[in-house]
Formats: sequence, structure tokens, C-alpha cells
Amino acid sequence: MSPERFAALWRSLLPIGRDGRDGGYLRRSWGPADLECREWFVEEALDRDLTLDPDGNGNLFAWWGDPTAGDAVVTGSHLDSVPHGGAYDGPLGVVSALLAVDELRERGRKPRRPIGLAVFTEEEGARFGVACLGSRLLTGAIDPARARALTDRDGLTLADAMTKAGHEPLDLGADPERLGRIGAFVELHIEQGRALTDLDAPVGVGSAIWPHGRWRMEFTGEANHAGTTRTADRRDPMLAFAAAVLAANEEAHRQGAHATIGRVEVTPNATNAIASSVAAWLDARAASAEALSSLVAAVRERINERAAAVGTGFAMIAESESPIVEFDSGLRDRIAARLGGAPVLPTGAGHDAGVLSAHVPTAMLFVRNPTGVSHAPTEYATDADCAAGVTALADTLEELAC
Ligand code: HGY
Ligand code: MN
Ligand code: MN
Ligand code: MN
Repeated sequence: MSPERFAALWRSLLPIGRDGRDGGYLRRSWGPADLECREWFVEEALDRDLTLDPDGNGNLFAWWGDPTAGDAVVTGSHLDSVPHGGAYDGPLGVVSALLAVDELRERGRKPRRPIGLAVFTEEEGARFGVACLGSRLLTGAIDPARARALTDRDGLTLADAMTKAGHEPLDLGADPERLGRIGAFVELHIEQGRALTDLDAPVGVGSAIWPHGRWRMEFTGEANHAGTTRTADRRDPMLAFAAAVLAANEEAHRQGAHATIGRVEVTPNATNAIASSVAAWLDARAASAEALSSLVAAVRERINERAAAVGTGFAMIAESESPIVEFDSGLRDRIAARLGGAPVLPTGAGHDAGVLSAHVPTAMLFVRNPTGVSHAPTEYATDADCAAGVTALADTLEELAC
């Protein structure tokens, strides 16, 4: 695959969903940009004579060969983004899947196993709060009634958003028939880190996904006047919230883990009123389950101490937790060998591949990200490395399906 060929298809998707601020994206699942991206995918798939087969969860599948034959090799990723996110996280895997089909056809290959392309919905969980929602629904990892009731920040439920987009929310749910068709899943993704840059390698193979989770934290205090309430009389939930941010940062640093509080909602959120309550979300990740639970426990303990000291309430509720994912070692080693000994590396980022790995042999390919930055407009990979990623994905599909 040439960088020019990659760039031509890449540029056709690039303008969709730009949020108009320094190159960031807002592709919210079931929102206008997401629907436009999905139309783009359908058009590209039909241009390649692939057979479209969407499931009831909003995931798109496109097939080269008869999927009912089973034991398919499926590749793909997601098209939704975090708010003001980058262009590559998700879409690179989808564009690469389309181009890998082109590459195999130009090599004259006729797969002996069906090859499927997949686009999973709401991978970021940025709209409805649960990451990998589409692949969790497909695999039965989340109850469809709970999913239907998830709300976005405007109070719209997933069911409402689907209905507005012309989809039937009652179709949500596990789809053992479609899942049963998949014999192996390979997701190509921009690396969200600098390991490949440091190794000076354009492509790597995934070994594991760190265990990670999201916790909603609720801090409750007493609203009062900013100008007339003495400090000693305050029950200000912002103090315990501030302790949470510092505890997350310090405990993660101490344990070599990652903890982020990037989202907060203050009530009433007025300059001259002491907050009555604060909601915030902890995103915590670590190399092992033990390290993750000790990180979360340490953060929780420090917040409890601070909340008690300032007389405010505190609750911490797990919203989603993902255990460590060790990718199928046979698949991993076979792919790394086919790719001429490509480096093998873990990731701290969650992926649909992590959800599917509980059901089918799964692998990931990573494409070098020169700065390692992700979930931000500066997320970037060179056309040459992206083209190398397509070639690696085509080699992988050829190795597994042809
Ligand atoms: O948050 C993640 O780890 C992924 O990028 N959705
Ligand atoms: Mn992603
Ligand atoms: Mn992401
Ligand atoms: Mn007043």
C-alpha cells in the first residue's frame, strides 16, 4: 500500500465531524457526524462489493464472502470520538480495513475464510458513559435494558437517540449468531503512546490491554452564599473533589499507574454560590488487577478522609470495569512472525478488541504515533506509517484467511 493510496481514502473521511476548533473532532455516537461517517463507510463498502450486515446494536458489518460459512476473520474498529478528539483513534482501523481488502484483491488473493469489516458504535463511551458499548451489547456484556436507559449530558437516552436516528432500540442485545460467525478478530489502531517511536518501528503487535475502569464520584455538601458564609461554617464539596484530583495524581504516580479525573459537574456551578454537590469521574488504569485495585482503594481512602474532615458526603460507584486482556498468544506470535518480527507491546487504552477477546481469538496491530498524543486534536500518524499499517493488516488477513 502506498502512502498516496492511503491518503486518498483517508482524506475522504477526514472532513466529517470536525468540531471547528484547531482540528478537533466531535463524532458522538448516533449524532449527525457519526451518521455521516457511517454513511461514508457503507458507501466505501458497497463500492468494494462487500455485503452490508448491520446488527441491532448499531454496529456495522461488511462481508467479503459468505458470513454464514462461519470462522470468519474480522477486522475493524470504531468511528466515534471523544469530544474534541483526534482523527485517528478508531477511524484509522476502519480505513485500514477497507484498504487491506483492496490490497488483498490486488495481490490476487481469494480468501478461503470469509473476511468481515466491523465498525463498532460508542467505543469511547463519550456520549452514554459506557466504553465499548456496541461490542459489549453484541457479546452480551451489558444488559440491553440498562443500555437503552443510559443518558447523555442532555438527558437523552440511548433509546431516544437511536429512535431519532431511525433505529429500533428494542433490537439492542446480544447477537450470538453474528458473534458466532467470527473465528478471529484483528483491530488495527493508532498507538496511544510512544513505544513504537522509541523502538523506531512503524507497526507493532498488541500483547495486552491494561485492566481499567471508570468510577463516578459524588461529593455532597451544603449550598450557601459565597460572600456571607464564614469559612468555618462551610460544607464545601469542592474541597473533597480537589483532594480527589490530587490523590488520583499522586497515588498513580506512586504506583506507576494512570489515573485521570477529566470530567466534573458542579451544582449549581455559580461563581457566587458554594456548591451543593459535585459529580466527577475517575478513569483508572494499571498494569495488573492488583495494582488497579490498590490504586483505587488508596484514592478512595484519601477522599474519605478529606470528606470527613470538611463535613461533606462522598460516594464512589463503579460504572464500568475491564479486566486485563491478554491477547491470544498463538495469534500474536503468528502475526508478529509474519510481520518479520514486529515488536510486541501492551496498551493502556481500552478497545473493542478487548471485549471480543473474551469470545474469539483476538489480536491488535498498532501504528506508530510520533508524539504518542491521543484523545486530542494533535493525535497524528504519518501517511507512510499508516500505509505500512495497511500492508501489515493485509499481510495478517492473508496469513489468517487466505
Ligand atoms: O479510553 C480508552 O481507553 C479508549 O481510547 N476508548
Ligand atoms: Mn480507539
Ligand atoms: Mn479512544
Ligand atoms: Mn444575591
